[in-house]
Amino acid sequence: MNNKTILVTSPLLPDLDEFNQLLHEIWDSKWVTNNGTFHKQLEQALCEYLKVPYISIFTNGTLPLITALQALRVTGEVITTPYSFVATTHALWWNGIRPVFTDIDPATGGLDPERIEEAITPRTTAIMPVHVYGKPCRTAEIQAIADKYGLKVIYDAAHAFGVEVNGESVLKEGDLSTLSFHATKVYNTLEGGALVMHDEKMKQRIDRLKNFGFAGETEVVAPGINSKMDEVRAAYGLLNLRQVDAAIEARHQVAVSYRAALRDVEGITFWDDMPGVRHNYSYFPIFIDADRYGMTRDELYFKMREQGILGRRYFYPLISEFSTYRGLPSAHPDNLPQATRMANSVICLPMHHELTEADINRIIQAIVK
Ligand code: T4K
Repeated sequence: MNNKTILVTSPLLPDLDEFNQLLHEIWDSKWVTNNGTFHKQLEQALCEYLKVPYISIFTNGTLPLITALQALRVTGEVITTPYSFVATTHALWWNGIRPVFTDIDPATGGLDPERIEEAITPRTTAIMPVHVYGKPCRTAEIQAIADKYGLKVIYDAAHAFGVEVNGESVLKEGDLSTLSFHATKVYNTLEGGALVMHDEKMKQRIDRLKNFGFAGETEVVAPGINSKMDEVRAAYGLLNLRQVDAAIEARHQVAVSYRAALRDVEGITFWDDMPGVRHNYSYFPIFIDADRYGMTRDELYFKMREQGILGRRYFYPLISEFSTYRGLPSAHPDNLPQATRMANSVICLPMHHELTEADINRIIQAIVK
């Protein structure tokens, strides 16, 4: 039996020789960070690839969230989802904003628009939903509520690189959208991230905020931070952009195989592609109904681990269950029944561009009894 460990993901790496050539260029130029040539080229290339008008690249995917809240001067309370990576809520806390958790829609995994209005108070200034697993939220309904109450919308689109709805980038929704280019993402720059905005003025504001608030050599116009991407990772990112479509297609084929094999397994559910959506197959979550499947989620998770198959329980526990946030009134499980159910039943199966047919068969055999 092949006992090779199968990890939940594997980073998309550029060709080392090509990367080396670009490193030589950086070494020759001696310009290694602060809006260098590759930084500019990557922003341009990403705008084209993602079909968005303006982008500002960052050193990771958490600082764009923190900076977006600064850029839009968000204060008070923000309505957000507990079903995400903890960085989503941390970004609010770092801005002195109180997170208000609301429940999710089990059809998308994102905020349920029908639960948002009841959470709005006079202190609410924004909504921060997440396109979890790259599945688009119900954006039109969320925007309608935001417009009605005069709220900002910041999408944590860390998982939604390249996702389109009816040919339009999902990153154009809301006031701002953030991306993560972490090694575990569909598209990576080792560590990295970005903010997508609608206009040049906002790009200028965000470019300044990520560079200490500098507007020219001797002027500081805002209390900025340092969250710039360096030239080495920008060059890496340019190379990875050339192969990201092939990687997404390889992931698509993995999803096709999983769906075919798991569709009739009693007690296992998963999502199919949404009509009109270009998915990126960043994750492949399955949900286990213990009564029907005959085993709990954790029993299956640990059984897979024993066989060297390292899926992950993204996103368990809910952010609202961490001791840091548990005390908030909105964190009570009674307020979050769908999110609680999903967090307690999910396993993200291994999903990346290098999974072989043998790997996929091993994973399927571990699940199909
Ligand atoms: N918003 C959302 C919705 C997010 O999901 C995230 C990050 C953020 C914001 C913040 O973005 P960043 O600031 O991170 O750019 C991972 C990632 O570290 C994190 O980026 C990601 N979300 C989260 C969902 O997953 P861990 O703690 O699960 O990572 P780790 O180190 O256990 O890696 C997972 C697996 O990936 C490993 O078992 C093997 C594989 N791997 C990982 C790394 C780092 C590799 O094969 N090579 C590698 O270099 O958090």
